[in-house]
Formats: sequence, C-alpha cells, structure tokens
Amino acid sequence: MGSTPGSADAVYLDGGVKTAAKILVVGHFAVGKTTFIGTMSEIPPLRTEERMTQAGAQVDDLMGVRGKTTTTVAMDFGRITLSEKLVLYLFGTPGQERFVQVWEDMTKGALGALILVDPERLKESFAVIDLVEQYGLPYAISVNHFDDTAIRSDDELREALDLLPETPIVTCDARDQKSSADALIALVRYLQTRTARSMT
Ligand SMILES: Nc1nc2c(ncn2[C@@H]2O[C@H](COP(=O)(O)OP(=O)(O)OP(=O)(O)O)[C@@H](O)[C@H]2O)c(=O)[nH]1
Ligand SMILES: [Mg+2]
Repeated sequence: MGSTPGSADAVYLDGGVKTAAKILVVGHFAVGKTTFIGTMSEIPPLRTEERMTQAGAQVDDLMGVRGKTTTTVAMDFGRITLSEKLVLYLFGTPGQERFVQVWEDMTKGALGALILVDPERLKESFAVIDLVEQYGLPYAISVNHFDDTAIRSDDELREALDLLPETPIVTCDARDQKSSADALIALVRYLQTRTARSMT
C-alpha cells in the first residue's frame, strides 16, 4: 500500500506510478461508501456530507440505519496507491435514484465498480447492481458487515443477487483498512483477468 494516510508524502504521487485507474465505490443508502473511502484514502478524502433532516426521512429509508445524521449529497473522492505502479482514484457515488445524473458523469472513464452490500438489506442492492450493469461496468461485490449481521454464504448471496459465477464476492468492514484493501484488490484482480482474457 502507499504512504501513511494524512502524512505529507502521501499527498504527492510516487514518481514510479505508471497506471491510474478510476474505480467507483457504490451501494445503496447508508451502506458504508463514505466510511470505506475515508478508511482507504491516503489523501484527506473529499466529502459532500449534509445533515439529514426530517424532510429527508420521506425520501431516504432510515429503516435498519442507526445513528446516522449525515448523508452524501454528491460524491466522495479518495486516492490509494495500491502498488509501486498502480494508483486507484476512488469515487463514491450515491445509489439513490435521484442521483442518476451523477452516475452519468461518474461512470465516464471508470474501469470498474466495487458494490458495497449490506447482507441484512439485500433487496436494496438490486437497483444499484442494475445501474452498474446498465453502464457496462465490471464489478465485485463487497459484503459490508455491520455489527450483529448474519453471515451469508457466497452461494446464498450469488443466488439472492443473481450474480454471475465469476463475479467476485468478498467481505469487509468499511472501518477496517486491511479488509477494505482486500476488497479493492479482489476487484482489481478481477479487472486484470478480464483484460487478459480479452487480449487472447
Ligand atoms: N458496524 C459497521 N458500521 C459501519 C460500517 N460501515 C459503515 N458503518 C456505519 O454505517 C453508517 C453509514 O455509513 P456511511 O459511510 O455514511 O454510508 P454511506 O453509504 O456513505 O451513506 P450515504 O452516503 O448516506 O448513502 C455510519 O454510521 C458508519 O459508521 C461497517 O463496516 N461496520
Ligand atoms: Mg456517503
């Protein structure tokens, strides 16, 4: 991984970095996108958080969401140097339907998407998975485990979310750097195998 998040040398890219990839971190409301990018970014992440008001409760379903007071109104942005040669630019994109215009812009030039999924709210992921597929972006599923959530097997998740056999499924805690990095690495490996396959 790159330099320590927040350190002065983390702000500038290492001269050896040859490849930059734009990756989307997506998922339904309150699944942990902002937390994930905050955990992974080696630069201070750009956030567009606003306080949620009672009026918004009509729009964003707060069922099963505890202690959340803010929501992302446009995007999250962060950067992670994954190896000496590869840097990822992470764009967190809200999953709610009213952000479709944001998706138009965000998907441009993106190589793939990490879709965060809450195993207790699987149905809420359908629309986001559909959108990612609509834009033709390859993706990996990262099951973001909240406290006390049931563990579901990969087969169960694959069937419930109607995933292809090749779509990677990983588990992470968006607050934890190691497991979140593993999720990104799984996505990047998947993208690399697809590229290698298309070249043969
Ligand atoms: N236990 C647990 N809590 C998490 C995890 N990821 C996020 N949270 C908490 O869940 C809440 C929502 O996280 P956010 O990162 O704001 O989610 P989001 O997807 O950016 O939300 P929106 O932008 O509003 O759609 C916060 O209170 C986080 O602290 C996780 O992996 N485990
Ligand atoms: Mg957010």
